[in-house]
This record gives sequence, structure tokens and C-alpha cells, in this order.
Amino acid sequence: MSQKYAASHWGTFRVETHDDQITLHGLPQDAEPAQIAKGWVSAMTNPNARIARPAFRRGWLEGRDTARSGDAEFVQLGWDEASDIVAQELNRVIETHGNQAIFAGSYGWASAGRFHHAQSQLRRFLNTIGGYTGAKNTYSHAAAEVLLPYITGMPHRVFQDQMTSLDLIADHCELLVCFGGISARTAQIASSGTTQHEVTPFLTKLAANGCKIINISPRGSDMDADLQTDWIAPRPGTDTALILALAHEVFTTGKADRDFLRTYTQGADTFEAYVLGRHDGTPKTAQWAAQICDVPAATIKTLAAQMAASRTMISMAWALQRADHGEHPIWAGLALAAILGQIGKPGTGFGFGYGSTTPVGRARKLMDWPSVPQGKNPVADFIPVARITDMLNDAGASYRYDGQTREYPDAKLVWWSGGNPFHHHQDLQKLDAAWRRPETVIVMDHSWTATARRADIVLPTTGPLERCDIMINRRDDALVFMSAVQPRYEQARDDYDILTDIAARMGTQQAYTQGRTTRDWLVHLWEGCGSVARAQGFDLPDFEAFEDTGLVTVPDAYETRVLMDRFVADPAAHPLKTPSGKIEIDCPRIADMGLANCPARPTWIEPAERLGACDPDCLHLISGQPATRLHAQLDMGDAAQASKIHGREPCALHPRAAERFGLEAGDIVLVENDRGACLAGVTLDDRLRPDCIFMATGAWLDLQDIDGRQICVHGNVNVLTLDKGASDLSQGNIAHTALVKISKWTGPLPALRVTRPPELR
Ligand SMILES: Nc1nc2c(c(=O)[nH]1)N[C@H]1C(S)=C(S)[C@@H](COP(=O)(O)OP(=O)(O)OC[C@H]3O[C@@H](n4cnc5c(=O)[nH]c(N)nc54)[C@H](O)[C@@H]3O)O[C@H]1N2
Ligand SMILES: Nc1nc2c(c(=O)[nH]1)N[C@H]1C(S)=C(S)[C@@H](COP(=O)(O)OP(=O)(O)OC[C@H]3O[C@@H](n4cnc5c(=O)[nH]c(N)nc54)[C@H](O)[C@@H]3O)O[C@H]1N2
Ligand SMILES: [Mo]
Repeated sequence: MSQKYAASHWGTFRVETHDDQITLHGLPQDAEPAQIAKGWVSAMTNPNARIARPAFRRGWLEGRDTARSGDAEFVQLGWDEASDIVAQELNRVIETHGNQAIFAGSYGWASAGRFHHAQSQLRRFLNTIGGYTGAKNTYSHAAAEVLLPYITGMPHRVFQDQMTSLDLIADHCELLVCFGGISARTAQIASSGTTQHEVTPFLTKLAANGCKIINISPRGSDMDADLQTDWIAPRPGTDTALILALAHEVFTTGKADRDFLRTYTQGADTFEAYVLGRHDGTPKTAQWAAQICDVPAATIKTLAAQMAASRTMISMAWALQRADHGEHPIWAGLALAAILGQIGKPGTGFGFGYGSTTPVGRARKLMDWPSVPQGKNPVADFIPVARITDMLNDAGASYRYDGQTREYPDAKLVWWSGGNPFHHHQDLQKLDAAWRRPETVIVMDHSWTATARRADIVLPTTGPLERCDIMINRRDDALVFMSAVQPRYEQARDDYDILTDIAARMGTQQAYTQGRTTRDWLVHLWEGCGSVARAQGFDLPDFEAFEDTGLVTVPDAYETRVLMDRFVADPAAHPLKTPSGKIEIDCPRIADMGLANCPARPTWIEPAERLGACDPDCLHLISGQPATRLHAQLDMGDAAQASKIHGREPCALHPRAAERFGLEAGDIVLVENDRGACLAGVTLDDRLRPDCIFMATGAWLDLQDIDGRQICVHGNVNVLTLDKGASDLSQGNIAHTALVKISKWTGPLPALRVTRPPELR
């Protein structure tokens, strides 16, 4: 009997159907199927969340007003009329302002399938009609993406591909020092999908092999509680100071690997001079760092001695660089690994993002499977992805990025598909105001997200349970046929079909579809997979057989890697692709940029806000990834809903903090700062710094006017975060840099609006 599978970024599941009800079951080869999946079917069948038919904001449809807000009223139209209006509007904008006025950076995670990938389809379509202004880098790790090529000569993708395999760490490492932990919570996810989750088995094996694990994080729970890890809890955003002090200890105790520094790095001497305080008069001692990080100097000294005496891996969660000056903890961590001389050896050195998603460091052959070609964009302009509000507010204004001085484009039409800026961006009230500036906003999504509610034109798409697709991840050893296991929701259509009809009206249908139906495309992609497989010496079954069996495994996919091993084995034959051919601990190209907020070597720079340099009533907001959903996806499903407190997003506090503010588990709190305010429900966590709170990102934004003040009554943290670039180098977002105050909410609890669709006519 043929087996049906469903796949998403949170994994692959066997689908069973009884009486039209589907249930999802983890695969036998999956050690820990994601709990996120528990909310999948309910979210995708929730009539209060799903968009049923094309909808137009009444104010825009009738008078072209731009007064977008979360409680707009919509008029529903049929698909033909909707497609006509979209095509007319595109023609108008292109004729009046040119294609660069279409902003379709459209950042976001969309769904996992290779064909129905929202951004690929949108960009492919727009490229047939003259192109669009795009966006560069990610919200995940922009600071590292821009920095790593300068200091290692590797694009971030290559760096990630080369990272030392988890298996080698388990076999060879004696001391694993994890900044930001390694957590099964975030390891539920793999961009583009996975058939396995292996972070807990990895950590268990590591511990069984006798490796000592140290979690350096404001949250103890960033590491599995059963692992008996040591926990050092610095103030958030102060890791660079901590690492500088570790470097200071290693230098001054004579334990630096001078041969390694001489052979493989450039600029170690200027870095050492900075660490020793030769020019600024401030040696970066353990006592110095203790004041900033709130970690005892003795702890720092002991850790440095342990690191120098052991086979050590320094692991950093992506979170560390989603912060003000986020380039520097990563740069400092790499520099410290170099000072220890442990880079290029199996299981030690430096790693970035282990556990941040599950396939990072997976010991697998990398397979470059085909995807839908996006075509070529005739418009060259772009913005760094997190500068969206600045772009909308300041067309023509100049800014620095990656060594360039650029100008913000003038976006007249904003088109988002497969992403949710009113989840992912920081300081959402500022975005809310800027969002009213473009003439037109088009959103394609399957659900009434905060972004869809702020669109003029809303085009409802299917979700991955409602269409066939192919799940492939270059780090996974299985290819999965994703079956349509549920009927399409109401009038929802595949992104491809929506765009095909618009392309027909724009005269580019043939260019967009190449005459292929969806099935033709799936077959075409599968044939491309066959060529990739043959080049690797194996065959894939034909499409019908793939469709029938649903899951095909790549043979002999096991393969381990060691970051920079060839370079370390023979630096003359395999230099890094930096100007010096070495790891640039001091980087002349960054020095040449003359950026005050990004010096040319790892440097402690005061962040925009932090604990220890603020009003003592302030708490640090850690707004990491949610355990129960992917960002804002599935927030209206059972798993996320079950986690809410009186329907509000949970806010974890240390019991001492709760006592200090007169709070108990289950209370509603107002979390606020100068940028905004939200409500949340208190939970207690004794494995959290008492001056921090943890609230996951992703609660659907529900801004309401309460006594003259805008409050997100549901608990979206991004009303509290800062909209500022990490530096003029990367312009990455700094979601993890934010201070807040909390107090008990004693007023009546406002009813939620986001749990119902907007007003529809
Ligand atoms: N405070 C704070 N903010 C953060 C972060 C943080 O740590 N803290 N993390 C940041 C990070 S790392 C990221 S990556 C971003 C994530 O931000 P986003 O990727 O924007 O968040 P998602 O909720 O995954 O949005 C994806 C959207 O695609 C839609 N979608 C799904 N399938 C389809 C489809 O087939 N077609 C179409 N058209 N749409 C579809 C979903 O319904 C959803 O609305 O958030 C960032 N924001
Ligand atoms: N369940 C689930 N998993 C996900 C996602 C999801 O939405 N849901 N999203 C995926 C995506 S897109 C991404 S980019 C990754 C992100 O992966 P990460 O960036 O690793 O995840 P975060 O939850 O943002 O942060 C991890 C931990 O870092 C710690 N931390 C925060 N600030 C600091 C600091 O200044 N210093 C130190 N030492 N620690 C700090 C926090 O305690 C936090 O729990 O997660 C992926 N995995
Ligand atoms: Mo991300």
C-alpha cells in the first residue's frame, strides 16, 4: 500500500486518514519528532485563522487610501476580478514609477516544499515582468553573514557547510562550551525540511563519552536539564566582554598557541594589544569583565584554564549575533578558538549554530538538489533585510552596508508572500506607521496574519497539506513526496496558480510557467534530482514510483567534516580566501571602512541597552524562538494555543523576580518600554537569570487602543524590541537587545481580536 507523507520545516510525518480526519506520526528514523507538528492540522483547518477568498481592504478598493491598520474591513471578490485588479495595479506602478518601485524582498520562511516555495514563485513571476527591489541576508544571522566572508573568506553558507560534524565533537571533544546553549527547542526546525532530529541523541552521546558541557546563557534551559551541565549565566549581550577576558587569561598565563596564531591568523598582535589594554589603558581582565557580565572573575579564570587544558569546542547559538554589535561575539569566539590553537582538528575549535536548527553540523554528504529557477532580476537594487522600516520612512536617504554607501529605494508597491514582517520585524509600532506610506500592499498567505490584515490585496494560498510537492534538504538523506492529504481550504489556491493567472494578464504566462502544469514541474524537478543522483553514482526511482512510496533514501550519505581542516593541514596549498590567506583576527578591509560602530577586530562596544547600565527595575527581554510553533506559523493551532495563559503569550520569570514584582504564575503582566507595550501571562522558571524574562517571538500582533495607549493585548514581543542595525557593517536585526519593565495588569482583560478573522464583506 502506498504511504503518504507530510513535510515541513519542522519535520516529516506519516499521514494516516480515518473518517476524513488526518493524523500525523513521526518517522521511525526520527529520534525526536517535533512537538510543533501537534498544532499543524488544527491551525490549517481553523476557520478563524484561514483566509477563505481573495479580499481587498475597503479603504483601498473604494478610495485608494493607505490607512492600513490591524482592524481594517475587507471586501471579498472572486479570483477573476482579483487577478484583474492586481494586474492593473502592477501595470500602473510599473508605468508610473518603474519596476524598482516594487519591493518584493518578501522575507520569510514560507513552507518547505521545493516547488510551492512562496518567495521562489513570486520572484520568478516578478522577473518575467521586469523585476523588483529585493532584500539581502536573513533575520537569522545577518551580522555573521556579512562578517564571516571578511574574516574567514567563506560565505556564510560555505562556512555552515564546512562546520565540524557533531559526530566528531561527540568522539573527540573534552570540553564543549556553548554560548546560548544547544537546545532541542530550536533543533525542531530545519529550513526546507528534515526526516530526522538528532540534537538530543548527540548531546546524550557527548555526555556519555565524558565530555564536559558548559552552558553560557541567561537561560539554563538552553541545555537539556538531564545533562548535568555547568551553567554560567552572563547578562545578555555581554558575551564579547566575557570572551575578551577569557582571551586575556589565556594570553597572560602563557597558554596562547603562538605557533597557531603566527601560521594561521593575521592581526593577533593588535588584538592582543587591545586585550591587554596597551592603547586604551583598559586590560580586559576577568575583573573587568565581571563588572560587565555579572559573572565572578574566579569563574572566568577557571573556565579559561579549563579551555586551555582541554580539547575544546566553542559553540555559539545564532542568537548571540541577533544583537547590537552582534558581529563581535562571533568574531571574538573565533579569535579565542584560534588563540587556543584548536581550529582544524576533529571535534574542537569553533562552531556557529549547532542546535539553532537541527541539520547544522549533521554528518551528511551535501547534495545540491534542484529548485525552481527564479530567473534573473533586471532590477539590481536591494535593502539589507532588516532595514524595511527605514526604507519605507526614508526613500532616498543614505546608509552604510557592507562597505558601501547606499540609498533607500522608493517602494510604491510592497508585495509579501511567505513571510510575516508584523511578526519578524522589530519595533512594530514604528513599522505600523511606516507601512502606511506605500501606495499598495499585496500579501499572499494562507492565514490572517497581522501582515495580511495590513494589506490592501490579500490572496489566499493553499498550505502544504493541501497540495503535492517535494521535500528535499541538501543535508538530509531522504527525499520525500509530500502528498495532498486535505482538501483545499475554501477558495484558496496554490501560489503557482494565483501567479499564473496574473502572469496571463501581464502577457508573461508562457515565460512564467514554461507551459508546465504543477505536476509537470514536479516531474521536471524530480528528473533534475535524478541527474544529481546519477552524478553521485546512484539512481532514483521514476516519478510514479516516488509518488507511490513517498520517501527515498540517499545511499551512503554519511560524511563527516572538520572546519578549515585543509587550511590547517597545509596553509600554503589551501589558503583561506581572505586577502592574507588567513583567519583575520584584525581585518584591514573592515578598518578601511572606518566604521565607528564596527572596529576592525573583536571589540567590546556598549550595546544600545543592557542590564548593569540601566534603571535597576529594568529586566532584559529574551525573545527567542517558540517551542510550540515556527515563528508566527501555527500560532492559531492547538500546540501554541495550549501554551497560552488566559489566551496570552507566556512570559517566563524567575520565582525571585516574580516575588519582587508581586506576581504569581498565571497572572497577567504588562510588559513595556518606551517603544511599546504588550500583555503576557506569567510562568515561573528557576533556570533563568532573575533579571531576565523569556517571551517567545511569534504571538500574532493584536494592537489595541487601551485608555489612549497602543498595547498588543496578545503578547507580540516585537512591539518592545529595537529597530536598529547591529552596525553599519551588517545592518542585521538586534532582536535580542531589549530592556523592559513589568507590572501586574489589574485592569479588565481586553478581548483578543486576532483569534477571529477581520471584518469581511
Ligand atoms: N523578537 C524577535 N523577533 C524575531 C526573531 C527573534 O529571535 N526575536 N527571530 C527572527 C528570525 S531568526 C526569523 S527567521 C524571522 C522569521 O519571520 P517569518 O519567516 O516572517 O515568520 P513566519 O511566521 O515563519 O512567516 C512565514 C509566513 O509564510 C506563510 N506561508 C506558509 N506557507 C505558505 C505558502 O505556501 N505560501 C505563502 N504565500 N505563504 C505561506 C505563513 O503562513 C507565515 O505567515 O523572525 C525574526 N524575528
Ligand atoms: N521551535 C522553534 N525552533 C526554531 C524556530 C522557531 O520558530 N521555533 N526558528 C528557527 C530559526 S528561523 C532560527 S534563525 C533559529 C534561531 O536559533 P537561535 O538563535 O539559537 O535561537 P533563539 O531562541 O533566538 O536563542 C537561543 C538562546 O540564546 C540565548 N541568548 C539570547 N541572548 C543571548 C546572549 O546575549 N548571550 C548568550 N550567551 N545567550 C543568549 C537565549 O537564552 C536563547 O534561549 O531557530 C530555529 N528553530
Ligand atoms: Mo531565522
